[in-house]
Amino acid sequence: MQVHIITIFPEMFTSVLEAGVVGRARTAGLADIQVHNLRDFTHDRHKSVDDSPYGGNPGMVMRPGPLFEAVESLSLPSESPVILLSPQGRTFTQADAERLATQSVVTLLCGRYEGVDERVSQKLATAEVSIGDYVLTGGELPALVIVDALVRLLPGVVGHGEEATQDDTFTSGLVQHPQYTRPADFRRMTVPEVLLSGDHASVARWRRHQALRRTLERRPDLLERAVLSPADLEELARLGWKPRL
Ligand code: JA5
Repeated sequence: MQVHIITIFPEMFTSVLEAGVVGRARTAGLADIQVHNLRDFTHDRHKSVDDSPYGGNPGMVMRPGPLFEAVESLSLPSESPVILLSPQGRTFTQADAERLATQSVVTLLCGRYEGVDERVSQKLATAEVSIGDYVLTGGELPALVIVDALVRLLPGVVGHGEEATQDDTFTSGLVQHPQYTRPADFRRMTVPEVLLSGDHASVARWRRHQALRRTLERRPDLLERAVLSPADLEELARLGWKPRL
């Protein structure tokens, strides 16, 4: 998969994209992530990417010209997604990550200043996406979040086959069960007995019970859409959960 990122702060990406799973995916040739400096697509002496808003107001708006020229320079395949990171966008979900991970090329446009000229969202971007309801100074960190969510889904990136990514909270629809490692007794805080038993069926039942309990406690909203077995529903009923239909 190829990912293009268009930004006025290319230096924000360097270290993050070299570290960990994403860094390894890049060196292994599984992800080709290219960061483009928006100022390379300006034509004036000051390399200006912003201007004052029509209609007045303090602050600046990102000019359409450099963004259009930057995207056009990429010669993208037809229908290739061009995503504008913006607080006005739809919230990015795991389902979006799974859909995007099937694309051969994805382009991410990072906004800055008080916003981006509307013609970018109307005619250049194919989607406008936010990562959550908080204010940031630009789209760079959201772009990195999306890259991370995408790259880990690419075949061969996360080890042990599909298992690791199939176990994720938002894939299974439940919050994960608690995890423990050695020592079995750490400062008198002990690991649940069942995990030391070697009884794999009991371990699996315990983990499912914990996942259901924690999801009900922390993210009851997830239960409405989770895939639940009759045994799960029985368990949840015991915990006092009532499905809304
Ligand atoms: C702020 C000028 O996903 C949350 C986001 C916040 C934010 C984004 S995306 N872009 C900008 C921006 O601020 O361009």
